[in-house]
Amino acid sequence: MLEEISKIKREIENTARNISSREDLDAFRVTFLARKGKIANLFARLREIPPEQKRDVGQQLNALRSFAEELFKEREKQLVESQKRKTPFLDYTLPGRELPIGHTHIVSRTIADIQSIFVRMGFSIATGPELESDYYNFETLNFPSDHPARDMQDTFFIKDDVLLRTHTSPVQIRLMESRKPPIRAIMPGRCYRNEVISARSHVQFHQVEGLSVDTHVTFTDLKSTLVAFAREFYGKSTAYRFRPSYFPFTEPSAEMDISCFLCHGNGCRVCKNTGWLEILGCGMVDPNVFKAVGYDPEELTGFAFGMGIERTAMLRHNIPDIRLIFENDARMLRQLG
Ligand code: 2NM
Repeated sequence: MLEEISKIKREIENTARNISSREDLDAFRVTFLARKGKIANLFARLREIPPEQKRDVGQQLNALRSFAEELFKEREKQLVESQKRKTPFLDYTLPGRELPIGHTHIVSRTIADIQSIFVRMGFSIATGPELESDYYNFETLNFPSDHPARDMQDTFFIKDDVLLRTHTSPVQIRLMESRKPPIRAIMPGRCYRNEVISARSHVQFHQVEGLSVDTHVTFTDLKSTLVAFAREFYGKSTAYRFRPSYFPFTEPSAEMDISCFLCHGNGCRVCKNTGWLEILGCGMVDPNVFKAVGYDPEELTGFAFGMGIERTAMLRHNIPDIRLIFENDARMLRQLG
């Protein structure tokens, strides 16, 4: 009987070692621990044992049963643990992982911000071709025939009378040719100039130009419209000034400055210690431009303005080099998108 007990003990050890599934564990229980299992059988045979040995054999049988029960519990625990590791814990209530989505380019965003302000003031949006003729890009805009901008050096010519527009003003000409006043519209778009590429200038850039034409448009209308824009775009407390300037297509012409929003007029690197930032050019539409599109300059007046988008974005976001805007480094797009 004692021999039998140690034989079953070894069997228990071996069987337990090979348990690798629920089925194995169950088989182990049925073989050894169940009501008709091997250990129960041994207990049943206790009756045959002579009374003087019963105590000793009984103790050994109890120890065997505890041994099997302990092993069963231990293997069961290990099995549960390893199954946990195989099935990753999933919390279905967690919010989904954010997918990387595209960004609006800083040029597009700046244009959109400017547009939204003018649209709220009643301006519509017009666009036109980037390939233009000398007539629409220069002639109708009162550029004299010897103006330096007309030179091959400054403008990209595709062929004889096809050039890349140097400003979006030709869109205004096309609009005036095709519509009767009153006109209130802005023209966003890409322009090209044959410049040496540097931190401040590039061969491609964007403009938003604007035009308002009616029978009694005044310089005061120009000022109030542009001041309203600047306060909305750059902040309510923005101070401003208009300086006299010159453009072929406007008379009188002016440039608009705002108080430097970086140093609040105290002087810094960006405003070159002047306390002022130039943000746009503007003026009253020259009578010669009206004549070129068939409008009567005795009957109509208008104001026009234009601003560079890259310059605006560089000021607003403290971008030190215009080339950063066109390189499309993903880090730049993420930061400013
Ligand atoms: C500027 C500044 C001042 C302008 C004028 C015209 C037109 F077609 F009406 F004559 N278009 N754009 C204009 C006026 C543009 O950009 C700095």
